[in-house]
This record gives sequence, structure tokens and C-alpha cells, in this order.
Amino acid sequence: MALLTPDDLKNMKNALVRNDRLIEKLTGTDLKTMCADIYGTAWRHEKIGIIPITAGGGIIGRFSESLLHTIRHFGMEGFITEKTDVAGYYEAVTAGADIILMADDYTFAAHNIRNGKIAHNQICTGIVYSEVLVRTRDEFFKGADSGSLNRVLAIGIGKVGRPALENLIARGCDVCVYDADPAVLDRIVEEFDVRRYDPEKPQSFLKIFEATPCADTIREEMLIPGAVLSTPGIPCAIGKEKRVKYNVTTVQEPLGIGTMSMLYQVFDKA
Ligand code: NAI
Ligand code: 2YC
Ligand code: MG
Repeated sequence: MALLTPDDLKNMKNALVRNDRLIEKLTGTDLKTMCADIYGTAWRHEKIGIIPITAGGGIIGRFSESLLHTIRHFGMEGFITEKTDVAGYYEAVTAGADIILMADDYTFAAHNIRNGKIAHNQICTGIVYSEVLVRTRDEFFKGADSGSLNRVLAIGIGKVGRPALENLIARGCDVCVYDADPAVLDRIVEEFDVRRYDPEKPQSFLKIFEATPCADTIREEMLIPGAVLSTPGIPCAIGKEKRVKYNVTTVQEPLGIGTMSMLYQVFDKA
């Protein structure tokens, strides 16, 4: 289980602002508007309680604070409970929280205690980052051949990558998949109408999704100049040199984007 570290979160405030602007430049809508549209829901000033959880590896420095910053950055009302775990849960509910955010080492969940909806971070992260690619406007890829606009390379088909793949297919994309684990790849091409990326017969893409815990997973031959890479993967899938050389636009942020996707999944229908 790839866990965040305090170091992963130290620049998240700037990353959140930068990536929100980038999403608007690519898709024409900012993150909140895009999330509301994905789930058909609306924010109605629900109060959000964040509960630090000591299970497993314990509290991760900056984790709760990063969630609170995300909520407040988007104008929402939230608080971090004084107490942790069950005592924190009791505190949040009695303080009037409508939505609970909490994470152990296995699941980061958003639970709306009013309507019963519950969201899973890895699923919602896969959905929102893949939607950025689906919703990137064709005119962003000035002069690219139209045949490439619907083709997406998806790398890392795990707990985040699989929901992303399902969303890309549901949205009509022509998806090529790659995963370092041959068993994963065999299962995926068996189950879905997708092609396996063959490093021996390289293909290049304008749209790439990546969700692996490895750095530098994007090979040069995968990139068409001007490509968009949408990657929740930590560490970043592409180094600065390749990013500059191929003029790659990269959407990558450690926690906030996925959290906004979770909250919009559990809000009430618009
Ligand atoms: P996972 O372990 O379920 O899936 C990772 C997949 O990538 C596996 O199928 C694995 O075989 C494959 N893989 C590993 N190294 C590879 C490589 N070098 N090339 C190609 N495939 C490779 O992990 P999960 O939960 O899907 O998370 C993936 C990444 O996303 C992790 O780095 C995690 O920290 C990050 N993450 C980021 C979030 C965010 O908001 N930015 C939220 C949730 C997860
Ligand atoms: O501080 C706390 O409350 C900790 N119990 C939080 C643990 C989060 C563990 N999960 C992760 O680091 C990753 C995140 C990217 C979100 C999903 N898994
Ligand atoms: Mg994120």
C-alpha cells in the first residue's frame, strides 16, 4: 500500500492552485465545476469533519491539515477533531458534521451521514484524473492528427488505475494499457476490450494516464509532443527533462484533487 509521507504533502497548497488552473485551461471548467458535472451533485454547505486515525502506520504529518486546507481553499466549512479514532468520530458527529473524512492505511473514505453515500479515495482519484483527459478540449492539441485525440495510454492498472480504465472505456476512449505486472496485464486485456502496450512495438500518445508508485515510468517513445499526462502517481511519472523536451502538460497533485472528487461523489444530487 503506497502511503503518503509528510514530504509528499509539503507543496500541496501550490500544487492544488496550479493544477486547478491547469484543469480549467485544459477542459474549460475548474475542478469544482468538473466534479459537480461528473457526479451530477451540488455542494450545499455541508459541514465536513476530518478525523485523524492512529491505526496501522498512524497519523501522517500534514495529512489532516492538507484535507482541511483543501476544503477551505474551495470555500467549504470543515474542522479537524481534537480527538482521534472513535473518540474523534463521536466528536465530529456531535459537533454537527454532515460528512466524515478519515483514512487508515487501507482506505481513505468520505461518508455523508445524512444521505448515506460513501466514497473511496482510490476510485474517485481514478475517475477525476481520467476525466481530465476525456474533457481536455481538442483545440488544446493544436494541429495534432485527429486520430490521436481519442487514444489514451493507461499505465498502472491497480486500485486507482482500474477505476480510471473503466471510466475511460465508459467515456468511449480507445485505451492502450501497460502494467509492470504481466499477471495484471493478462487479466485486464482478458476482461476489457483494450490493447496491451508493447514496448517492443512502441506507440506514441497525446493523452496518458499513470497511477504507479514509481518515478519515470513514461518512456520517450510513448510521447507525442504537446501531450497531456494526468497522473495521481507518486512520485511523478515523468522527469523535468522529458517534460520540457516533449512540452508535456502534467496534472499531478498528492491529495486534494482526489479528495474533491470524493466529496462531490457524496454530495446530494443537484
Ligand atoms: P496499486 O499498487 O494498487 O497499483 C499500482 C499498479 O502499478 C500495480 O498494478 C503495479 O503492478 C503497477 N506498477 C508498479 N510499478 C510500475 C511501473 N514501473 N510501470 C508500470 N506499472 C507499474 O496502487 P494504487 O493504490 O493504485 O496507487 C497508485 C499510485 O497512486 C501510488 O503512488 C499512490 O500513492 C498514488 N495515489 C495518489 C493519489 C493522489 O491523490 N494523488 C490518491 C491515491 C493514490
Ligand atoms: O493521519 C492519518 O489520519 C492517517 N491515518 C492517514 C493515512 C492515509 C494513508 N493513505 C495514503 O497515504 C494514500 C493517500 C494517497 C490517499 C489514499 N492512500
Ligand atoms: Mg490528488
